[in-house]
Amino acid sequence: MLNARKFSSIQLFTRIAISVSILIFISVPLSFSGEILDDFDDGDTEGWERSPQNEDSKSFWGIEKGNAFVTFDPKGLVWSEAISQFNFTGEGLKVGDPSKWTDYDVEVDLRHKEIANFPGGVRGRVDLETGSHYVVWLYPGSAKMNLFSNPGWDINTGLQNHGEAPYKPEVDKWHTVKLSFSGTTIKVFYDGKMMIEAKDNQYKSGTVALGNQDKIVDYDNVRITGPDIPNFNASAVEPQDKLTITWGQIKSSF
Ligand SMILES: [Ca+2]
Ligand SMILES: [Ca+2]
Repeated sequence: MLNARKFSSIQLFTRIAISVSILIFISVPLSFSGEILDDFDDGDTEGWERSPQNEDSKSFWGIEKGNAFVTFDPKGLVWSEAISQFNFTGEGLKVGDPSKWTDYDVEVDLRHKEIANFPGGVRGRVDLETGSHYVVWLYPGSAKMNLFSNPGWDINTGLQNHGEAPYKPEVDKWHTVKLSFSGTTIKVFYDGKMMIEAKDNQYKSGTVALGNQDKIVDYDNVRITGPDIPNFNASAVEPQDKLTITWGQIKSSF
């Protein structure tokens, strides 16, 4: 009897140990949260592309004169020709499928070049097929920001206002703008302070984009974090693949 009782105690202990291990195993993936960072310090915009709206206009989107940030310059075009977005497609990068991203934060550093409407803002849950999205749109000339949703690339196809907040615009100073998505809750932060909170269930997933209308603006340090997001640095200067190719070329030259 003593042996049998001892055995069952060991069995019980083993079962508890296995159960605890399974619980740990299950809970680890649930708490996983990754970060994609693009600080553009490698001097390229790989993984980004202009949206179909005004794709061929002369407005400039990209890294200018070796600067390590993204600039939008409408070059004096009227707003309807200048308006443009820079979408993160992740093409060529190991970031999974951005169209499946649901709950995440996207934080971007933004710098105004003048106190005038309309420099643009940050988009999230962007559907790369239809262009539907949420966006925080900044109005430096009116010292306010708005959270909008829109069913397409063109902002005149059904823009809906989900909230408005005042802010103090500044020229030539970097500030952070963040959009946060959790289920049907959408929040807007400016320099870490919550400005707008709204509920909406129209758009459930999609990538991020930098948006503009017709004023020069700079963007830097795009950080996307969340449970669907893998860890990836889009500005790693010498990715492993490039090293392998270079090494192969050196070897074959002997
Ligand atoms: Ca940078
Ligand atoms: Ca890059």
